[in-house]
Amino acid sequence: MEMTLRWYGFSFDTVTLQQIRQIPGVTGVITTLYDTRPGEVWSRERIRAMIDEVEAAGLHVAGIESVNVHDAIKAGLPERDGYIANYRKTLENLGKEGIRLVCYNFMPVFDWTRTELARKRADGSTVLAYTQAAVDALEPEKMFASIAEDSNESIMPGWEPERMAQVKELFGLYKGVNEERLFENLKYFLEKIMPVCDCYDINMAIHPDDPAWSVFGLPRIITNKENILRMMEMVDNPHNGVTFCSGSYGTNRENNLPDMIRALKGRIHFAHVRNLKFNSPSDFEEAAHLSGDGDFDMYEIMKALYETGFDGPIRPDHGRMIWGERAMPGYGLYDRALGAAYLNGLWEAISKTAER
Ligand code: DNO
Repeated sequence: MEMTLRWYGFSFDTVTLQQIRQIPGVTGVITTLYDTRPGEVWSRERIRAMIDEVEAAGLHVAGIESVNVHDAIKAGLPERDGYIANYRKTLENLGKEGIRLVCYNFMPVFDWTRTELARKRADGSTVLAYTQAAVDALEPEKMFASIAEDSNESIMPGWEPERMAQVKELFGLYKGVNEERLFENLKYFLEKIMPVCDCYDINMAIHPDDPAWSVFGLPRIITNKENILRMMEMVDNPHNGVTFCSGSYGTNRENNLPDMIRALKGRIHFAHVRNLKFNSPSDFEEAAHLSGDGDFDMYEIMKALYETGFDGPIRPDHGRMIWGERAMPGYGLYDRALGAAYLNGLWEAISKTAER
């Protein structure tokens, strides 16, 4: 595996490449062209400039998170073919510049959903949290305002103001789209992009739905072992793979994370590893990466990745906000650096034990 950190680019991130370079064991970043919109073609020039900037800092681009999928594709609208053609062109440009990993999601309207971005924990740190009752009590249109308020002036990934201004219309697009239709639309999309992925050896790594259940009545399908295996089988190509995100699949207490990792052997192209602390099955907050701080056994998660031969990029995921840092919620430097060091430590112990 390769330890990486997510980086949003010079204009959007409070964390610098120079800081990332000083985290022991972190050799790459996962980045994006954060100011592009779903459906837009990424030019080779902009991709090259992004790679050059990262390489000048002594790091490399280990993958893209995300190339977002236009809602017309997810909803299966007649205009989807044009957007798929653009997506294929973006993949081709990325492939020509040597990028081999693309993370994306297939969640209708909203990307990840949290009800609080700065819940205070006993130690004074703040974390992202989710309470089902709060979602049930909220109009979807109000969701954006509540996210924007707590975002420390950052644009939160998946919550871009332009899209959120049209939440009502976006909901309208998904009328009549149930889980089956969403599966069909995903299949249609994957079948059209796989030839480009085969040509440039690009691994597509779908991100799970977070939380791993339907919110605001919208269908969600990348939620559990059964559905993700169905997705692997319906387009049975090694380039059709997964981002294994422990914090997203782990929202559903029925998901056995090490078991899912074993079932997905060979198809996990990217891993997000973080911990959650549950207050009830539908009320959780994000914890430090350390097993003892939350409800997941991080050793077992890392061991399952090791034992299945995982060799892709991994990144610590959302961190707590600690030590007075002011950054995009979940994406400060300090707690993610602690997370990277801890995950590297687990990996070293697991691999040395296995080798002896
Ligand atoms: C949240 C992230 C997600 C993820 C996308 C992938 O912090 O894990 O926004 O990047 O779902 O497309």
